[in-house]
Amino acid sequence: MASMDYSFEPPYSTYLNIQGKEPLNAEPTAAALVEFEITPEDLIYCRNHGPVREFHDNTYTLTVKGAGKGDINLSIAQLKSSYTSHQIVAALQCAGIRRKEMGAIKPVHGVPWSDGVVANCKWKGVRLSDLFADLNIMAQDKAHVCFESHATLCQDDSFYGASIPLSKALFKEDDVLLAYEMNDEPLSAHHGGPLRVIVPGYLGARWVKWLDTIIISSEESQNFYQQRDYKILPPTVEDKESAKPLWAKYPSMTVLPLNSVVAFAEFISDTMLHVKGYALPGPTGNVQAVEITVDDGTTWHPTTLLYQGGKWGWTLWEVELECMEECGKVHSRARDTSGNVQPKEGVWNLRGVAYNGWGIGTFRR
Ligand SMILES: Nc1nc2c(c(=O)[nH]1)N[C@H]1C(S)=C(S)[C@@H](COP(=O)(O)O)O[C@H]1N2
Ligand SMILES: [Mo]
Repeated sequence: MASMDYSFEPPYSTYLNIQGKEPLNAEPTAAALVEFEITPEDLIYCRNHGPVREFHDNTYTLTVKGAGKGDINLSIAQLKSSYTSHQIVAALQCAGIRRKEMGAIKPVHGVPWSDGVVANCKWKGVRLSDLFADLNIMAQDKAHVCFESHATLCQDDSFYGASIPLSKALFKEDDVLLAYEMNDEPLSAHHGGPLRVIVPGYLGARWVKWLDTIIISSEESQNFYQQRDYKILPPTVEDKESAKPLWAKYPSMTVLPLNSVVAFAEFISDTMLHVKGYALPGPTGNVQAVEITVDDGTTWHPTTLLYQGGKWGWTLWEVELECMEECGKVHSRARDTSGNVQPKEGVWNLRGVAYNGWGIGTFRR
């Protein structure tokens, strides 16, 4: 791998807890996150596999390959002027969200993320389906769309890459965007400016930052991060050696599961406990209800949903509950619009991804 230079990185938010500096991996606390419906820039986690770099819109080019017309080069200005812009709210989350909790069951490989690697933001850009319609790309042509960023180097491969099914990209209602704005501001360098992919419902690893190449392809991206990472291996695979021959046999991750997290639980009077958290949509619909229990699941109490960010956004919830205990544990579980319920336990896997056991918080007088 080519050497990586971190000396050009822009300064990062001091509100984040640093997991590592080179590359920059940092997350806020869930308690800070749930104070805002739309996550402010300073509280957005940073997940990198290489250096963060600043680019300028006016020198940046997106190249589309495999559309049957040779390489198509588009400037950011051309993208903006040729296609209608769309703004959506969508929760960006890392597949390793709550990895620390999974790691407590049995050791896992990866950054020991807590519950701060999620950001509910407004994303504005052009629909990939509009660009593809213009280029006459049809679902039957090829099966995958690969996204690549050659603009910066990374740890495990010569560039960062990912792919999604072409059908997902072509389905207008799935809102796959090429975004150049976040929260009504130009997309910052830390979060992939000038251009990144937004894939609502999918793990963050597919939301390629500093996007410079799109390839319509008959096969999935062969990049390390698509093929030998971000996969749910069976629980019997306990170390890197036994994982090696198996990576190719398991599917790349796409959607993340229904989830909920207790951000804090604190007494607001002698008898009243205030509990607040967030919940995240799963593949079968957005969150319809969140319940909590302080007796390990014997009795469940409804919570009030304070906010929901449309089809792809997170849900904020809270409840005030009469509680006489000195101290204890509070769990949360979400239910989606199809009636599916967040499970009590998450299934352990070597990479510690997609953990969604009941949310957990502790309280003490
Ligand atoms: N080019 C590039 N894109 C990337 C990554 C990266 O390291 N390089 N990390 C991915 C992962 S694993 C996640 S979770 C999100 C994190 O986005 P954020 O740093 O804006 O929070 O970006 C994704 N896109
Ligand atoms: Mo991630």
